[in-house]
Amino acid sequence: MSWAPRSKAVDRDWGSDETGCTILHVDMDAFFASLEEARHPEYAGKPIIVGVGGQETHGVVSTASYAARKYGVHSAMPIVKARRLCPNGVYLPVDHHYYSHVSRQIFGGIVASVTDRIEQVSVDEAYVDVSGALLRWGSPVRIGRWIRAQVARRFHITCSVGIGSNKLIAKLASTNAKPNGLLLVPKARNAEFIGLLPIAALNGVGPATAERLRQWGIESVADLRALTHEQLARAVRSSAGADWLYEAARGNGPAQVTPRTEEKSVSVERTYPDDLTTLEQVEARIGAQADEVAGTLRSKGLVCRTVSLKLRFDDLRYVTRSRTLEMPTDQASVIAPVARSLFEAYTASRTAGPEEVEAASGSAAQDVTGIAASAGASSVGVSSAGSGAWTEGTDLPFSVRLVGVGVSSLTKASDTALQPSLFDAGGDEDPAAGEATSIAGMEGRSRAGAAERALDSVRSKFGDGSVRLGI
Ligand code: TTP
Ligand code: MG
Repeated sequence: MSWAPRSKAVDRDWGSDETGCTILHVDMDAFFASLEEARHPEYAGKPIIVGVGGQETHGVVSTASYAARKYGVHSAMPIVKARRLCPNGVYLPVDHHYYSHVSRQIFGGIVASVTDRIEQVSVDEAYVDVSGALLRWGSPVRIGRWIRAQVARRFHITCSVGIGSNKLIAKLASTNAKPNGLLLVPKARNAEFIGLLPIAALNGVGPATAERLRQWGIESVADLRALTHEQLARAVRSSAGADWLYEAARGNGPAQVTPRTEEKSVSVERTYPDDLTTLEQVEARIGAQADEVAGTLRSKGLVCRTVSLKLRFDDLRYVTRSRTLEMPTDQASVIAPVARSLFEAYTASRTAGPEEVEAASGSAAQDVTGIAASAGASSVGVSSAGSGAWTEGTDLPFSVRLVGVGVSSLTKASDTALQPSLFDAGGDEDPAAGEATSIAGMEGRSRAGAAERALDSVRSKFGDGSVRLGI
């Protein structure tokens, strides 16, 4: 479920001027739960909770139907807590295969029949640039209505569509139109619309920044406009973050929709003959594999938005964890720390409480990527709170047999706009994500990128094993 706070005040008629509003954000409502309801008519209207990792004690809520949300149940909540809040709910396991199958038909079938300018950002949401389809379809609103009707007719679920002149506005429009709505924000009203939202609605303003801004009396996005660039930089502790926030507060954002490449993911998996039993052993393997993955990305001219980690244990059970980055990358110096923080968060969760390990035989591993709602959120809601609890020389409470580092949500580097964000520029919302991407901000990252490209040329001359990255 979308985490951005919703505001009743903005879910209203903003007028019908569609000029320049060629970006649609299409997002299914309570996707997993809606699909379960669609195939189980006997559950219609009941609170439905779909969860991973065991239904009884160890599970986490993937999503809850809107009927269940009324009880306070939401994504990433332990199932145990959900059961307390909503004892009469229908609790179901995740069926990634089914959800991905429908997702492909929605975005690759219905939406693709309008245009091929589709940037799918997770299993149930995509940005669509309809500028090239207007001659045939007439208007963006008409397209949005048609997509919603088709999804409802063919799959018996609802979706929400936001229409605006850029991706920031389109996404906020769909979020605030939920559930089962369509919201057009005319270009001339961008600033007014976004100004009514609370600051936490802006992607990148997490709890720490929001709290700092609140202390200065800043509650709404409109309040942010009173701050100078310098003050914004102090609030978010980064100049690139301030640039982004300055523009966002005025309703300006990126409008480039980047279709995915054919290639869906790149990953390196290794089974180790001697089980890995210490933190450094696993983290060293993660570093080496991230280096390989990043090298493959660069050689193919691709960048990724999602990093995932797969672990198999000595009892052959496995877990996967993934995280979506704020900004695409092809660098091991970004990928490795994210994968390591996923590992540390998992380790901390195993130490803190009962483990949540998926069934041995399933192939759900591939489907969790791309689900994470935003930077800092793991796809199954494991936070990085435990990061840092594990230090050098630490014996792990389990033995690791296989380590896999993978990346997905791939786009071509050549047509991906590199947009600075608070996380990437060293914001402090998520220590793990910050660590991953804050190599002295933008400048540092480009230096790291140059170093890794230099490695590529050494390797192409002297062989893959000739140099290793010291990350
Ligand atoms: P979302 O689109 O974020 O949520 P949603 O479709 O359930 O609800 P909304 O109406 O607010 O859009 O995520 C899509 C699916 O991804 C969701 O149905 C389940 C999965 N998911 C997780 O597995 N874990 C999570 O923490 C989140 C946020 C989503
Ligand atoms: Mg959704």
